[in-house]
Amino acid sequence: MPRYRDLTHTARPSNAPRVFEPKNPLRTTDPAALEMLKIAHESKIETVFDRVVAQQPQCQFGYKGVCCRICIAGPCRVKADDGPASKGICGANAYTIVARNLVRYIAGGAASHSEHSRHVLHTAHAMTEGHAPDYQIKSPAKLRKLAEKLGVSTLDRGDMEILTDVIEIGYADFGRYQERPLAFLDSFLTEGRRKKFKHTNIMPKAIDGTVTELIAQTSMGVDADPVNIIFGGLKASLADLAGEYIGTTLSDVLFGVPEPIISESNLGVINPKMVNIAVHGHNPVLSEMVVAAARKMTDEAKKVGAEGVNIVGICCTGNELLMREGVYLATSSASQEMAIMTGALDAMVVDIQCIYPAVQQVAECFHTKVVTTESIMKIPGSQHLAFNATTAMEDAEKLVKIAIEAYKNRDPKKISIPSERHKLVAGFSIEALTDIMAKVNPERPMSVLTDAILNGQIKGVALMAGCNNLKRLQDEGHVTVLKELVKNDVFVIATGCSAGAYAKLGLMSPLAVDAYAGPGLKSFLKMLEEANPQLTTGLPLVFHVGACVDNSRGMDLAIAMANELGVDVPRVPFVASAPEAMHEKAVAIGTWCVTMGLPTHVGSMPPVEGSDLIYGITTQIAHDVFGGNFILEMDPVLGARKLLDALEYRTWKLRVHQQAAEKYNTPMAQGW
Ligand code: NFS
Ligand code: SF4
Repeated sequence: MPRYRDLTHTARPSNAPRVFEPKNPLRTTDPAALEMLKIAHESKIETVFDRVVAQQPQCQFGYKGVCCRICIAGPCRVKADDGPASKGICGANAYTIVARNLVRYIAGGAASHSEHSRHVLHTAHAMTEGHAPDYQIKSPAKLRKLAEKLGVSTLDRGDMEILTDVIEIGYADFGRYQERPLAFLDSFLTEGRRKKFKHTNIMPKAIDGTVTELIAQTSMGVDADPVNIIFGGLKASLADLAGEYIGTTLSDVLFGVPEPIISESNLGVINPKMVNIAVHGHNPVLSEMVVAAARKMTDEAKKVGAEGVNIVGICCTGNELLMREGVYLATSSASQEMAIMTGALDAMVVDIQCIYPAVQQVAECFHTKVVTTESIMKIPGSQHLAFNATTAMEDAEKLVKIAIEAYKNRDPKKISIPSERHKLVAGFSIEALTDIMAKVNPERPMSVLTDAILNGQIKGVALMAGCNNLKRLQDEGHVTVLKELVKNDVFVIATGCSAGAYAKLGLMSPLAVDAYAGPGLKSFLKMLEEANPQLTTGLPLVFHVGACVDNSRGMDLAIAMANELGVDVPRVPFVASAPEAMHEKAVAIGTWCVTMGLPTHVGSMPPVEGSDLIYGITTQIAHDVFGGNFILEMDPVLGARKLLDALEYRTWKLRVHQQAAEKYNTPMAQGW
């Protein structure tokens, strides 16, 4: 059986169009967004959907990755196959230019994720020092578990004392200069991955240093060796994973470990009778406080004639709040402007990342106040209110007041809220999932999942992640891949705007199980439900594990499965998919998925086609070295098919080796 059932062996994508109907501005499958788009067109409000069309056709040098702008002798483009025009002015080849451009995305992604987790770390630090009185340790259990993994003593020590040591290690992980592996990363890797990263020399020692080194490595006249550059990128992707891991674990410590929770999603959650505040961005440090403030300020909202304050989430800050607080998720990345166009959004409070600067322009057509809160994130025309951990609640109250004031200026004629909203069940931390499975097998909860795979009830696990990319219709990729996978009995977890798509469209509900799950997946979920009568709701078709930083939870699950099966991650029937990847962060995540050993589907072509070597490394050679590889496929049905083949192959091999080990009564072979 081939590596995965790709009979062409080229690892090239199908002929599916790279940009679906480039002249069509109706680029979404979300009914609420479509409804808002009509209003946008009637009122001549420009949106991202118009701008995508305006950008077509996009520059093919950039698309293929062969445009270099790293020094100002450039821009240089690779214009020919040979001769002087086949290189940049300095003589950089296509493979060097493509590799440099690609890994700089990873550096950007790692910098972004770690900026987020650094903020969480600072907040925790301020709290232990007594300077952030509004925060607390919500999950001492998670703290202790984390501390033990990091080798911090917990015996006879108070939570604050333990947290102080954990923070110390977190800070060291950002800035370490000694030759020691990144502690947070090292603490949860499998032995196999640890060895692999040591042998390939990509185990990072610090987050900041790794990102800086990669920028230096790829600056003009430094590294020209494409393979060495890619390895620098892989190292930075592991630094990214570490940053995510710090972000997720410390957010759980401060704000609680998510547990199954019922909520609703899509623009219909905006309530015409209430003061509506959208929290948009990524960081729970701010938004958690806004939620707490809003809950206290009902009376003030009533004074201006509203029934109360309604917080709704957008993008990953929305996911964080949905997971822990059950806050409604209004919408996801590509439809963020639409929330303002309902005319009933009084304020949009933003922190960092994935916030279109365009929200300000749309807000100017309405009464909505856009408020930025971070020193590194301002938008011309928007109000800025510096959010500070020391004065968190006070700042959050000020933000809510801004919305209450803005409510007075609402124009009833401009209000048009789509009725679209769907019930959902979210909140599946790995702890919550483990608890659910422990009801079936208390000694070895993870075996419930791995046994179901080995006995063929389900096909494996898929992590759905990533953004919206309007080269195709919004959410079409997420939905199509999901439907294909669940129909074929794959257990699916989701994060970020992929989870957002499912939430908005009613696919994250128990009702969707009957409609879309294959018989095996259906029986698996029913079995879990029957063992868990304490759950007040059925289990959903797809399990929301959180924001994009919480892709680290996905990796946690893959590692737990590897440990249960007694193999390394590349042997586990576990795949990842980002059908609509857009952000640098998505490139970083995809890269560590591959490095950790997962077949990883991406449905929007990254700029790698300008070099066959780089294309081959990412889609094939990576598999030989790390056990994971990119599957670049723009047709979502085919993308899902390729993932299913990868799962099938892994399960088949696993069974063969397990049976052989049982037959001959030996430990399982490790060298396949
Ligand atoms: Ni992830 Fe989340 Fe969404 Fe993409 Fe942006 S919000 S961090 S990057 S667009 S999934
Ligand atoms: Fe051109 Fe080389 Fe400068 Fe890039 S680094 S812009 S290829 S001269």
